[in-house]
Amino acid sequence: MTKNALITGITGQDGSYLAELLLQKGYQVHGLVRRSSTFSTERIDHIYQDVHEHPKLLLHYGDLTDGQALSNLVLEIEPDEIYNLGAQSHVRVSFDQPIYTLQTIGVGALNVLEAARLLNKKKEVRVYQASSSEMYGDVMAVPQNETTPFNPQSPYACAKVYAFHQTVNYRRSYGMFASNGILFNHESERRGETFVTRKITRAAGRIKMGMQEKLYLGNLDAKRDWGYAKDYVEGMWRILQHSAPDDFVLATGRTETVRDFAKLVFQQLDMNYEDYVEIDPRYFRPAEVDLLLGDPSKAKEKLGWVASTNFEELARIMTEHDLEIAKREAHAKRFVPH
Ligand code: NAP
Ligand code: G4F
Repeated sequence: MTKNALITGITGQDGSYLAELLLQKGYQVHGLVRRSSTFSTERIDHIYQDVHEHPKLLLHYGDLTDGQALSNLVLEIEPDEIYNLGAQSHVRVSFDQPIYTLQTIGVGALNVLEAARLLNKKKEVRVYQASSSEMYGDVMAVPQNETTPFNPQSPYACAKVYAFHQTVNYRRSYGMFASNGILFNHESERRGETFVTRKITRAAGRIKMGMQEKLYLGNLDAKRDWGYAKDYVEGMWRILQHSAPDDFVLATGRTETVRDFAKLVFQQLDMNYEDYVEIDPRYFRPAEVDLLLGDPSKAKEKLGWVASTNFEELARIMTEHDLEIAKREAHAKRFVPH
């Protein structure tokens, strides 16, 4: 039997990798896409299929804040699995847009759970909620696992804590298969360019090609547990294939500073980061999460999941990819007629 999945946030980093994975596994994949005046489907253009040719990937306009339309869609397509990845996902931006962040993350998750509850009366649907290590905030223990209390430090993290608890609440109250993946930072060559790792690899490539002089960053001492997004979408899928709904930490079990990442990326391009990186306080946050370090042993034991790409490999993949982009940009620039 072909399985049917709905992905919110399919145009994002994780959504695009998850769509690829589910298509490889033979799923019929549905994706929720926000309408905008320009296309937002760059990350999934390579897997897009014409609607007239019985595609395995179908896109639907919708927004997580529009609960009515979301319920209509879920009742129409009757997914076996829903992956709720949609969010205003930038922590710094959440301080500027706290209410919108709560609407997309908190109300958005509730809208997904309500839609699933309606469908669940007819057939079982499994729900994955994209929870975050940001919820640990000013951490109460090192490393953090599924029993570590949350202590959020941003509007983003507060909204994610709300969504986490609603997911558990729907599991307990209605017996639904609703699970949280508490994912530590995961990056890739598809990472949004304002997140720190991609900001660094994009800038280093451009600096190497003589197209940029400086890179302005905020707090270089923050420590994160960084993995590769492709590994993490496999973990999301495993969470929904487990015999029972539950909550799982996905992490590498290793933490490094932003400075370490910058140092490594510039080194890989035979440069010294200290010659190019400058601090701009505009990138500091009203409250910072100083240290995240995950303990993924439950996921290893119960799901057989491990993060297979290490910090050095991740930096290499992103650096090489972004150097190629910079080379193309430099080449294109040379031929611009004046
Ligand atoms: P991302 O690249 O920023 O993608 C976010 C996705 O959400 C995009 O497809 C975006 O659509 C969509 N979206 C935003 N607002 C929406 C709305 N109101 N209605 C419907 N869709 C909306 O994020 P990501 O890195 O892939 O992360 C995926 C999820 O995991 C997010 O919930 C994030 O908070 C969470 N998470 C991420 C990490 C990480 O390290 N990457 C770690 C833990 C948890 P547009 O393309 O139109 O903007
Ligand atoms: O790359 P970041 O913006 O990611 P952050 O805040 O850790 O959040 C990401 O991971 C979370 C999981 O823990 C997700 F839930 C969330 O959706 C998102 O994907 O910042 C990482 C660190 C921070 O400590 C920040 O202060 O890098 C520091 N930083 C230093 N300079 C910077 C910069 N961050 C950004 N974005 N830009 C800078 O110039």
